[in-house]
Amino acid sequence: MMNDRIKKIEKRYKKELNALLGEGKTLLQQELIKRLESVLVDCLAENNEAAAKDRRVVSLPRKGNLKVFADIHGNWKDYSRIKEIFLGSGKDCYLVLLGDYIHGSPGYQDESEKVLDDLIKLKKRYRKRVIPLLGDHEHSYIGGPNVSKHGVNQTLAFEYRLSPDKMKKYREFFRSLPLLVKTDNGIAISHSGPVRAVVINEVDLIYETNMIDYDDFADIDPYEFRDNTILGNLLWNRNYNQEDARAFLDALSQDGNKCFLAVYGHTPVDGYRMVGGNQLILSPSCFLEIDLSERIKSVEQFKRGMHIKKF
Ligand SMILES: [Mn+2]
Repeated sequence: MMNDRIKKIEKRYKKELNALLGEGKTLLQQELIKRLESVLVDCLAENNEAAAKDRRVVSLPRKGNLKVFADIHGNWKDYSRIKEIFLGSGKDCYLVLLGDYIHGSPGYQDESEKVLDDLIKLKKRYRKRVIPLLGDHEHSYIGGPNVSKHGVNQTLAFEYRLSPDKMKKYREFFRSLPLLVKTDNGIAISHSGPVRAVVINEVDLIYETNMIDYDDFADIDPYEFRDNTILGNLLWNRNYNQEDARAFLDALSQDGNKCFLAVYGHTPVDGYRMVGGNQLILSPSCFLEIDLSERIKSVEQFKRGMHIKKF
């Protein structure tokens, strides 16, 4: 399928070439233009496919074991246990972290730096099997709006304590993080969501998500960002209505591999919350464990103690 981006480039190319050759082109020139155009379109399509594949959307196969943990927010104790659970699991275990590794909350010591330093190492060591997603708190350093909690601008407060070199290292790591995991057995996992029906509006959602750049969202209206962009929806949306959830899952099914349910973090809930049979919100006191070969079509199939475990 030819997408809008390619069409735009093709149009520009035609305009330039026509301007260059002027009126009264010979048949040979017209034929040449046509052939060059088709070569250009093929090259662009190939290049785009290669560039877009798994850039922001990570696919997981229909085998192995998946563990999903919610927001860590600088809690070193939680992080260490997550790591311990992952390292104690088999070699077919995937670890997906739902984003927001930094910026502590009252009730424990904020060790965001320690968490990040270790997570960067863990990701390097287990490149394919450790999948930390981007959260709104990380995005605030690489092009997203600042985040505040308890009356403090946490984006600025954390950066204030760090050396420029450390910040540079963290920004590099944040830029490398994906937005969405799609499992072969039909589960979509993102920091938040769903992407709203009006935002999807017939675009190729997987392709567009793969092409997202994180820069340049800091200066737009934060409400506009949250409500009307794919990235804003995936990082900030807390409106879990059914029409949007269905549109989101349908759009993610268009590669022929059906998506049945969505899993998010971001919103504080008491343990976990199921919404409408197709959405699950996880909080840090629980984690999700799934056999990737299992057929799961509704969040109501998740059983406490077997899929949803106390953490
Ligand atoms: Mn969040």
